[in-house]
Amino acid sequence: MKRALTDLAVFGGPAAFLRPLLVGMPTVGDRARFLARLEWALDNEWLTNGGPLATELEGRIADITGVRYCVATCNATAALQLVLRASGVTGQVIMPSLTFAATPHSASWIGLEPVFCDVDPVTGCLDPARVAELITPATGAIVGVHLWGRAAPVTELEKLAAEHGVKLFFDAAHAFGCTSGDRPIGGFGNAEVFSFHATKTVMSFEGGAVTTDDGELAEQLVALRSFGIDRNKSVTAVGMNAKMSECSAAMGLTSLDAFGETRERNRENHALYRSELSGVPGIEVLPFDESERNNHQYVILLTDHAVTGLHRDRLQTLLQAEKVFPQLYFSPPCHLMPAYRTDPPLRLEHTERLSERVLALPTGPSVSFEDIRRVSSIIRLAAERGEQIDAMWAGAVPA
Ligand code: T4K
Repeated sequence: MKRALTDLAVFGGPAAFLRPLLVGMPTVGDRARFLARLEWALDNEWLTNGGPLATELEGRIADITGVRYCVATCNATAALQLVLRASGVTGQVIMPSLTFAATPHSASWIGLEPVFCDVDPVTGCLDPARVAELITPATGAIVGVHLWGRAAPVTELEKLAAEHGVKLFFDAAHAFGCTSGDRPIGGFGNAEVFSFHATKTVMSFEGGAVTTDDGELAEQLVALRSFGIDRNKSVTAVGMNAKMSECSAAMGLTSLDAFGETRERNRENHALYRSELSGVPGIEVLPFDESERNNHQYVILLTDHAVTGLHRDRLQTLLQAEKVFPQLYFSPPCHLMPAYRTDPPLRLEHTERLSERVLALPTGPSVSFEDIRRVSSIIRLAAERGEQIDAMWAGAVPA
């Protein structure tokens, strides 16, 4: 008899009664404070175009990241485009493929060519030796990604960029409040870009920001995010509309107020996942580099099919049947997405290996320790009985 996949929901009682556990549930902070800020903005009758709340948020982000300038935007994807455009980058942009599609899209969308580079097999961040091999006269910039909040090799990349006279930016969408050593992410390269999307540790519904010490770049960004209107009210460049609204800024400030607590809670969640799943063959909760500060926004599980006998995708389906919804951050890697796939396909060994193994697990303040023990017990059981489950699957799901 064929069995439905939901029949596999046996670990926590009938799945129908379980609260869904998602990756990226919003961290709002003090809702009353958010609403008070919103009321204030409404009373103030200034709702966007560089309003006081957005300006306050920019100031606080600049302080936290230790930079001179912060330019808030409507999201990180637009911020990446603005930075590349404002810096006059042309030609090719070297970047990892193990990232969200927004990273290459931001280059492609403004007519630049993303060149995908392999990553370090342990950190998942750009491998500087591979970057060096890809630099040619056509290279306009390098974009590193602080994947899962772990710092990209900033020093090596800064050295490479300086040697070859190319610009260097960082996609820090995952890395607000993180450090490289004891230096805050935000001040590396020519500029860095944060995301404050609803799913991020600090969120503003939609939102982003560029941080930089380059005053000229900051001024250009301010103009370009607002139709290219410069400080003399003259349209001196072809800009876009990428401003942050006061509603988003009110949310961002409130979420930022709660950031200390959010990070601590995420750190505890991560530690609990690690201890609950330690010693399970073929399963690893990615540790964080103790010499860095992380926001622990992503709990990354790496599975080894060869050891567990259970494919990552089946583990994901099994968890879904238990109302646990992991995310594939990031699988497939960008170079294998239909939008970027070449024929024959580019091969990036370490990127593909990590991408096949990754599952991001639910975390955040609304995920309880009890939830984490339940999720971990499902994973442990599934990993220990991987081959059995695989065999059962063959009978459950038509090929
Ligand atoms: N660079 C990198 C490395 C990035 O990861 C991202 C974005 C960017 C650049 C660009 O940043 P933005 O332009 O967005 O500022 C989500 C986010 O939309 C995206 O911002 C984020 N990275 C990416 C990693 O995750 P999806 O396609 O996975 O979103 P979705 O709708 O499937 O939701 C993800 C999870 O969050 C689900 O478990 C549901 C949950 N969720 C989502 C929303 C919107 C909630 O619980 N509540 C919500 O309100 O992209």
